[in-house]
Order: sequence, then C-alpha cells, then structure tokens
Amino acid sequence: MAKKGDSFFIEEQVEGVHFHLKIKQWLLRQKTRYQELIVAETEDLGRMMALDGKVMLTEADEAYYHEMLVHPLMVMLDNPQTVAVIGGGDGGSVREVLRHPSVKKVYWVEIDEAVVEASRSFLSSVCMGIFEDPRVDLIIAPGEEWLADKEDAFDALIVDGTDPIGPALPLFEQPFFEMCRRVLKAHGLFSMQCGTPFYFHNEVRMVNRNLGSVFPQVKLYLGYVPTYPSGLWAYAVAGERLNELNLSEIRKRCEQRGLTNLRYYSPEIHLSSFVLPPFVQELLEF
Ligand code: AG3
Repeated sequence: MAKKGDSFFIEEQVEGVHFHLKIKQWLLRQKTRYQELIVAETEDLGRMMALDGKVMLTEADEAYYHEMLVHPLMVMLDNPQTVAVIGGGDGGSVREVLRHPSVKKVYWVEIDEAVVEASRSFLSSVCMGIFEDPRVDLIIAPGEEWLADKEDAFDALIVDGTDPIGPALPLFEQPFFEMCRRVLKAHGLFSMQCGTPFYFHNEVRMVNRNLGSVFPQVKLYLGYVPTYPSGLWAYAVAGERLNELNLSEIRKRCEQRGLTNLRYYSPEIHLSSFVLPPFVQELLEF
C-alpha cells in the first residue's frame, strides 16, 4: 500500500491511464539539450530511465525489449558484419548486437550525449562492457544527419527511438525510411520499435504504412515489455526480402551464435512473435 511521503514516478501512458513506480532514490534529473532525463532506483524493478516523462527502461525488463528489437533481424541475416544502431542511448541494443560473433563494427548513433553518459554512470547492467569494445563506434549526432551521406553500407540498421513525439519524430516518417533503404546493402535488414497496438493505433499504422511504401517487404511482430504502455509492444522488420527461416534453421543459428540463454528471445518466440492477433491485423488493414 502506498503511504504518505512515498515517492513515485508517474507516466501518463495515454490520457486517463497512468503508470506508477515507487522510487527508493532519485539518482539523476537533468534537462538535456533535447529532453528531460530521469534515472531512479525503483522499489521493485531495479533502476529506471525515463525521457520526457516516459519510461525508457527498467533493469527488470529491458532485456525483453532489447532482445526483441535486435535478434529477429540479426538471426534472419546469414552473416551480419556491419550494423548501425540509431538511438538507444542506454546501450542495451548495442549490447545485444554484439552477441552475434560475425559482427565486426557497430556504429552507434545517438543524438543526446547526456543519455549515454547517464547510462555509463548509472546503468552498467544495461551498457555492460560496450564502451570498451573495439567494435563499437559511438557517434553523437542526429541519426538522419549521420546517415545522409552513406550508401550500401550496412547489413543491419536498427532504430531504437522513443515515442514519435519530440526529437524522435523524423525517425517514423517516409523520408527517413527512404534513407534507411539506401544505406542498407542489398540483403540488408531494418528493424524498429513502433509502440503498442493497444493504445498507439496511429503510430503502429503509420509505421506500417510508411515502411510499406518504401521497402518491398515489411512484417510486424510483437513482444511483451511489462513497464511499457499496455505491456504489448510492436516492432517492425523490413528489407528487400525477408528470410523465412523454419524452427530448426533458427535453432541452428542460435546455437552457432551462442544465443541460448537469453531472457525473452528464443527460436520459438522468434516464430510466434510474427503471429498477430486479429485486432492487430485489423488495425493494419486500415
Ligand atoms: N525505446 C522505446 C521506448 C518507448 C517507451 N514508451 C513509453 N514508455 N511511453 C526505449 C529505449 C531503450 N533502449
């Protein structure tokens, strides 16, 4: 039970729906050049990072999100070597990319240096050893600017953005997706998070429509992230052609790459996450 004097972080997930997290200790509250950044120790879910009042991660469930954003497309690729991660200033997505032994270079392009520094100082369980990894090249810049002069450069491009308001908005629009297609190699694949189909109808539809107008193949898939609005989270993967692997092929790749003891992603989850409930299919038909 909440007592008088307890301290809470409260996210307004949508109008009329709020998520409360009891806070043991506030660690950082900072107005950065781009947004308001908070890091705090929660009572039950480890440390939490929030941007502009929205939960970006908690230590308890960040792996569910980062594994699902990264492994489906990486496993679909035969030999991913050069990867770009746009956003994801906490480093969780880069950490997951680095699990794939074929990876030689990860360009990590984050707009807000303060987020990277906050993760370095307070979220070592998330960013782990990535700052020391010679394969990682951290670039502080807006993703769309850094990508502008690239071509045919990446095997995988992963966009780990915030909700499509504020600095992340251009990352959900068609001109950005056109750039993404151009910077990928012919076999290259793209993935991004696209919100919850339960509340963010327009966001999910917009991503699906805008991606579909640029890439020949687009697929939405779902995962569970308890501290995000509704818990049901959508991701999209896109490319010239999406490799349809069967269960034994996925299992083989996961074993070869040492992707065996993850917290959320597994070969079975890979396949089942592409099965969409009727309400999500209907959303995409409009
Ligand atoms: N990126 C997606 C967070 C979206 C959460 N939305 C919300 N709480 N309303 C998170 C970045 C983690 N690397």
